Amino acid sequence: MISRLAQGLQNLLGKIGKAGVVDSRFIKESIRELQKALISGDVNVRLVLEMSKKIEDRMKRENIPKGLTPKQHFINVVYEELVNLVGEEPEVEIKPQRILLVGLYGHGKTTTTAKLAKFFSKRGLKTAMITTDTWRPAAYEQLRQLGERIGIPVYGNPGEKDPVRILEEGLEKFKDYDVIIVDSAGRDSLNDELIDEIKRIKESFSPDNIYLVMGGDIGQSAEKQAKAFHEAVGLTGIILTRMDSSAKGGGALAACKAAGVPVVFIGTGEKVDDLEIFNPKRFVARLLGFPDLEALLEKAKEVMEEEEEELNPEEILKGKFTLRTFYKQLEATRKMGSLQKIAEMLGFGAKIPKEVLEESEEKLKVYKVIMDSMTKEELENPDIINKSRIERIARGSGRSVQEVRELLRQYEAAKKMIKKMKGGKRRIRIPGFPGSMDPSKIGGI
Ligand SMILES: Nc1nc2c(ncn2[C@@H]2O[C@H](COP(=O)(O)OP(=O)(O)OP(=O)(O)O)[C@@H](O)[C@H]2O)c(=O)[nH]1
Ligand SMILES: [Mg+2]
Repeated sequence: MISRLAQGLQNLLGKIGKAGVVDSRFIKESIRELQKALISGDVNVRLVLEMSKKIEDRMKRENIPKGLTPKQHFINVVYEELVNLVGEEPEVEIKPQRILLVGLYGHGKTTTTAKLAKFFSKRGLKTAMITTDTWRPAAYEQLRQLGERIGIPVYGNPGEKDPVRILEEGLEKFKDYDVIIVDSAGRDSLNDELIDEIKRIKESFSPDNIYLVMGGDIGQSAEKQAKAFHEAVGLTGIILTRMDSSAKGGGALAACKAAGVPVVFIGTGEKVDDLEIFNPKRFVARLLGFPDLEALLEKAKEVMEEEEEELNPEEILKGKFTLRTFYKQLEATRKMGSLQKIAEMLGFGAKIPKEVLEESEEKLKVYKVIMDSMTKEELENPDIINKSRIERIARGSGRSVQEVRELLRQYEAAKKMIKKMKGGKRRIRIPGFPGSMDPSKIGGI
């Protein structure tokens, strides 16, 4: 299932990818589209407007970082502001601790108690669960069954009406445990009775963490609920459940961020393993449809930075264009080829047929072998390579005379082009090596 928010964001990415130029009009249009997508994901309008303004300001104010094209820069800014909108990376300590889960009816407290217990137990901590829910008749039975399934002990006392009594009995039983998680009772709304009950449990339990469990499907109302709970009982974090089945998860995350309480975990399904530490970057990358967008953007930047160092046309123009320089250029070209692949993975960018790219790589390998059989003098001054030298190089490298000639022809062609160049151009086109095209001119990212 793909949410409207995800769909909207992915359409937008596609459009940026295909855009001719990234000018202020295009940025404005894109931001409007971004706003529509976010509002469809139930992100609060105020937050949407704030974020839009930030993007617009940054696009005006910031220079394009070295190594990024204007499009990549724009995508990067949108990506970073989306990450900012949904929250910050939480701190989850894997150490002995007491955790109290609170929340309204049916938001996933009991399920999450078992998920969390499994989470800590898997990480080597001796974990136990206590249910203080005296409201729902089947509450104990539900947690007991979950505990049995994952092999983690549960304490409850269906005959006892006082949650604090149950808690104390449980704490006595689990004295030598590292992590104790308490599943508390819910209510329809945060009324005085619930606040009072949580406060009493809190006093007796002294939890290190109090997490509010909320369904992501409540979208932007999460802000109000989080604030109310936080004011009443002091939260250390939020666990958003049903992030798998809700189209409003993005809105709920933004709402929690606005409420100033960090989202620590997200529930992504009904099974006990469906829990993960909330990672805003990963969340946004998934929304955008590229689970490792961050890595891709980094790679694009790296490749272009390296290439810029090696392929600085001014340097090439100033210095002598030798076979060595030529080879470096080819190598950079090959890296551009991998950049093309990245562009394709992102769903846009000119499509260079795979065969052509592979052929370029193949040729590069052959050229390398041939060059390894040349003398230092020949590499620095290819003009001295005559017929008998060609034959010697071919023999030494185990390649054919034709291949050696082809390398020299390619080199000559490139050299001529270099001579013609007036400088100022960023990239050099090498005949037969399509990857050497300037990506900003062929609709790359
Ligand atoms: N899809 C999905 N369903 C979930 C998730 N977490 C919980 N649920 C489901 O939500 C329903 C309610 O979960 P419970 O854990 O019983 O909720 P609760 O807060 O303990 O409810 P009360 O004890 O009545 O207050 C169950 O059907 C769960 O399977 C989740 O992350 N994803
Ligand atoms: Mg429950």
